[in-house]
Formats: sequence, C-alpha cells, structure tokens
Amino acid sequence: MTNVTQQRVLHTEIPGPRSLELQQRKVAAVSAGVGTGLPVYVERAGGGILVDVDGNQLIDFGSGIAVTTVGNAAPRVVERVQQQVADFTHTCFMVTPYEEYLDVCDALNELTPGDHEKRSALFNSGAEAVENAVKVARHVTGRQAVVAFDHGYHGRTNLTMALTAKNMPYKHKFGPFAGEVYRAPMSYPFRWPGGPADCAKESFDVFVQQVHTQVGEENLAAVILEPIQGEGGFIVPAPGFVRQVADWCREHGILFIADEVQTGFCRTGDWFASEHEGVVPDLITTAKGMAGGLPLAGVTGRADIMDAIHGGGLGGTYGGNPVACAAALGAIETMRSENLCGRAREVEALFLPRLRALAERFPQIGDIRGRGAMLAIELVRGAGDLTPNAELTAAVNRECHAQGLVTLTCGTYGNVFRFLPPLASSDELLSEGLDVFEAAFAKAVG
Ligand code: PLZ
Repeated sequence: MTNVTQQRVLHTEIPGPRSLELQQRKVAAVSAGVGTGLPVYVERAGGGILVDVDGNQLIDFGSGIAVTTVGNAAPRVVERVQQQVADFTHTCFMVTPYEEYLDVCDALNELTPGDHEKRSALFNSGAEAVENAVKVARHVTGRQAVVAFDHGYHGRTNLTMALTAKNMPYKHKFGPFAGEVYRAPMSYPFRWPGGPADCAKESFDVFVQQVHTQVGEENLAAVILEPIQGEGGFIVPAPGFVRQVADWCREHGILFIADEVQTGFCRTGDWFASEHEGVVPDLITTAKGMAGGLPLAGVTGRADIMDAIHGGGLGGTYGGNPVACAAALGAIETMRSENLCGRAREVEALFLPRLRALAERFPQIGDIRGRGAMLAIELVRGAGDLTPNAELTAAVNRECHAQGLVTLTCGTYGNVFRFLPPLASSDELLSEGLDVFEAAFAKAVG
C-alpha cells in the first residue's frame, strides 16, 4: 500500500512541468475526444490525497467522479486485489465460475433496499449495468418504452446516450440513438416555475400527465431515475417525488429502475439513496463506489424478474472479473467496518454550515443541495436573477485546481459546483479543502 501523508503540498505551479510534458504527449497520443478536467498526472494516491508526477499533493474533492468512496488505494481493497491477482486473473464467469462473484452478488442482494428475494448480475461499467437493466425490463414486461428524465445521466453507450438528457458533450453528432426512449420533466425544486413548494405539489402530476399522453402506461417497460441526479446537477427531487413515481409504476406494471451508480454505496449517508425516499426499486444499477476504483457494475432486482431471463441472455467476457470482485469485497468490508454511511453524514454536517455561510456572503450561490458526501451549490448571476452562472463556476474550479484542490463541476447548464470527497478523508483535510475552496470562490468573484 502506498503511504501517502494526508496533507496538501505544493512544490510547483499546478500543473507542474512534468505534468505539462505529459500533457503534450497526451495530445500526440490520445484522441482529442477524451478530455482531462485537470491535466495533473497522478503517480500515487492514498486516502483523500493525489500525488502528482511533480511531487505535489492535491486534496481530492472528486473521488474520480464518486468512485474512491473508501479512499484511494484503500488498504483492504489493495490487499484483496493483490491476493486475487496472484491467485488468478480471469476465467470468465460464464465459462468456469468462482466464488468471489457470488460473494459480491450476496452483498448486493443483502445491502440494496427491500428484504424480498433478489438476484444480481455483474458487468463492467455503469452504462453497461443500465443497458442490462433495460434489457431485463423489456424482456420481462414484453413492453418497449422507457422513460428517463430531464437532466438525467445514464452513460455514453448507444442506449444510455439516448437515456442521457444533455447533448454537449455526451450526444452531439453521435446519433441516431436507440428508439423507444422518452423524456419526462424532472422534479427540480430550484428551477420549478412556481418555486420549490409548487414543485412538490405539481411535479408528480406533470410527470403522470406527460407520460400518460405521450407514451401510454401499457407501452411502458420501465422508468429509470437517479434518486439524486448526478451529472445533471446534483438535483434532489422534491420530497415524495421518487416514492410517488415508484408507486405509480407498480400500479401500472411498469418496472421502476433506480440508477444508483453515483448515489450508491454510502455516498449519500445511506447504503442507497432510495432508502431515504422509502422506495424499494424493482431493479437497481450500481457501479463506481462499489469496487473502490476497479471497474465493476451490477444489476440487482426482484428474483422473479431477474430469473425470467433465458440462460445465457445476460453476460459479457469480463463482467464480474475476479480482481474487480475482490476489490468490491474489500471496499464493502471497509464501508461496513468503518461505518462509512455514518461518515458521509458527518461530512454533510461539516460542509453544510460552511456552504451556508458562504452563501450569506455571495448571492451568486443560488442553491445548496445534496445529501451525505454528495453535495453541491448551484451558481446564478445574483439575488433574484437565477440565470445560470457557468463562467463563475468554471472560474472557481480553475482557481481550486491552481491551489491543489481537485474539484468537479456538473449540471445541464454547467453551473453546479459539486463536492464528492472520499469518505476516508479526515475532518482536517476536508476543512483545509473547504478553506481553499472558499478563498478560490472569493477570488473568482473578484
Ligand atoms: N449512471 C447515474 O453517474 C457515470 C460519467 C462521467 P459509467 N457518471 C460519470 C463521464 O463524463 O463519462 C454514471 C452515472 C449514473 C450511469 C453512469 C455511467 O457509468 O461507469 O461511466 O459507464
């Protein structure tokens, strides 16, 4: 295990000279289509710190987009992976299976919401999990239509591009997209025409009305929803919305798919964000935080649904690779023994007062939202002018990067600044990161 001191240390400008050299090689070797938000090349990492090739130590407020929840190179993940990679690297579960795959499925079946009988299947990425959840839903219901939401993000493969709402950069000129995908308005309290209170009253009715008239319940295989939307802007739906949608689906024989790829595995202060909503999804997709940095994804669902697929209907060469499964077992063990769900709530308690204090000073902070260690602020022009302020968001982000804080933005309008720290980060490290962020914000406002 790499022993990385949990401190920010800056030796050079960010990015440093060695990173700049590597970035030149990147331009020559890597497709321009693959972007890099902060071209600092990482050499080592541990806990909540990334060490770059110039010896700088950066505080990580992004977890590689909500992946290293247990911390980077977490001890139990490293141990299990090292053991597994030495034992065997691959057989293909569809050819000659192994126990680690079963252990991960048992954990998924146990930890996901609901105590009904469940089955799981493993894949490589969040997008692949979503594709498979939709395949299962269509097969089982004998219906084709799928409804996703405004601001939703579900991946970059053909079907998941169709499910994803935002054109740039995800979909632009990459069509034609998969058919029978429909979009419904999202319960977005901050931008609901009449404000948050009207959103709670109206958003479910608008959803039902639109899906009823434009799709028809009996054509609908599934509704897919992120219980807190991730890439679309950390949008927390109005209280009760997720539950109402899930109940309505049940009434009409439509499967409710919770995409918990970003929200799952302690990130929001519960094992899954659906729990907070009191919702038991028919199918749930997982990835990211589950395997502490190795590529692994899952679809978990009611046993009757998951077992209705013909043998051989689900799979893939690498799905549930033994090394990725070992990593997941190490990550899940860490989450349990270190009570990382509780830790996510502590992170929320540490961040929120400081974000609120900052919002008192700066009217450009229009909204503060999220749960656990999945928090965000939405930036606007000023008090009473909710025009998205993508320029300020980008400026704050640049300034954080220059000061050695790895931060991420998101949102349909590019005006949401999000916080996704590893849950292994100490209070001291998080507080220092917040100091850097606050100073960066003040400087960017000017
Ligand atoms: N569903 C809810 O958040 C991935 C994507 C970043 P993959 N989000 C980060 C980018 O620009 O590609 C995501 C998600 C939700 C599905 C996915 C897709 O997961 O593992 O990236 O395929």
